[in-house]
Amino acid sequence: MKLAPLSLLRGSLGLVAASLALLAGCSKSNDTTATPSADAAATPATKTITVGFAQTGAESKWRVANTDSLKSEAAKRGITLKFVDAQSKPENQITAVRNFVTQKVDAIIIAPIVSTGWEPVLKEAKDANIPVIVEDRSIDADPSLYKCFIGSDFIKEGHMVAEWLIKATGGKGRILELSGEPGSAAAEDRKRAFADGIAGSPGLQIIDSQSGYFKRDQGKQVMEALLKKHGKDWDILYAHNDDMALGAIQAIEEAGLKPGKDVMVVSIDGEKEAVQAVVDGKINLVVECNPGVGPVVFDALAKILAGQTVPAKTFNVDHTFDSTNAAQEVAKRAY
Ligand code: GYE
Repeated sequence: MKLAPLSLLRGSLGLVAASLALLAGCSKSNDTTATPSADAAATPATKTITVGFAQTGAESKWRVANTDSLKSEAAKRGITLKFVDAQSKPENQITAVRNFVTQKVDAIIIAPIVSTGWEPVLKEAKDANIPVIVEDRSIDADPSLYKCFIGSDFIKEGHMVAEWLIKATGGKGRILELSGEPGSAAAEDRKRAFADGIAGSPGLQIIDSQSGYFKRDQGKQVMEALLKKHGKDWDILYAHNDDMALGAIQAIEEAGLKPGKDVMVVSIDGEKEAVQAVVDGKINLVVECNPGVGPVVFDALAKILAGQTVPAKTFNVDHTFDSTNAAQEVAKRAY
């Protein structure tokens, strides 16, 4: 087995790793040194924790920042992270998790592409005593099958966009919606909560809704099609993420309209480029969704591996960026 000095393992996870190593008697891998010497017992050797991370893909800058956050946090703590990019294919992601179970990793982190279809593989992980943390997007599965969810509250985000829009427009406008990955909690919740949020303002109407799969190029293409279909007969674009909004802005400009002025653009995430577009007056509102959850995820994992309980759900506190604060905020954006 690999031995990592305790100093490499930060905080409580270091202790957890140490105690796991002691509990496991260092016997899990091809280790042949079964009896620790007196010295080794005084300064306990640690087992390197191996965690499988099944990521959705690399569809957006948000996603790349999320991957970086988890990878760098694992590295800081001396944790071996087995990373799988599922390339936006739910079946790849299930296979990745199943393989992590077969490989007997110490824990599994999933950023689910879609919210359904998880129960069988989660049962396999549970039967193998491998704790699972769901980050980023929530799932529809029996909560006893995984330890916790960590991420943003997409329902709140949808409501924040709606509330801001009602104030900014006086409750009037024809809305085009660019939605995210169908079947993902991020897209479904943002759609539902936004519709719910504007329901009391009959002057605000969603006149069309199409998926751009959270991708910039598809955001542009779908916007081109929407512009062909609706011409100038619309007022507001609601994009479920910044990448699609940034792609759509290009299409809007190419069609001879000024985004942010002739039509409003509102979106979610908080990429630096999108917040800069708010400063430039091309996007009117960005609701933040924080991808940097690596430290929170690995803190939770340390507790779980130490046998402690963690909250079933931990949500980020997210902010809004509009013309009132974007200029001060843009330099602080991490991605
Ligand atoms: O908004 C988008 C990404 O699930 C919150 O997925 C995440 C979303 C995020 O591709 O940019």
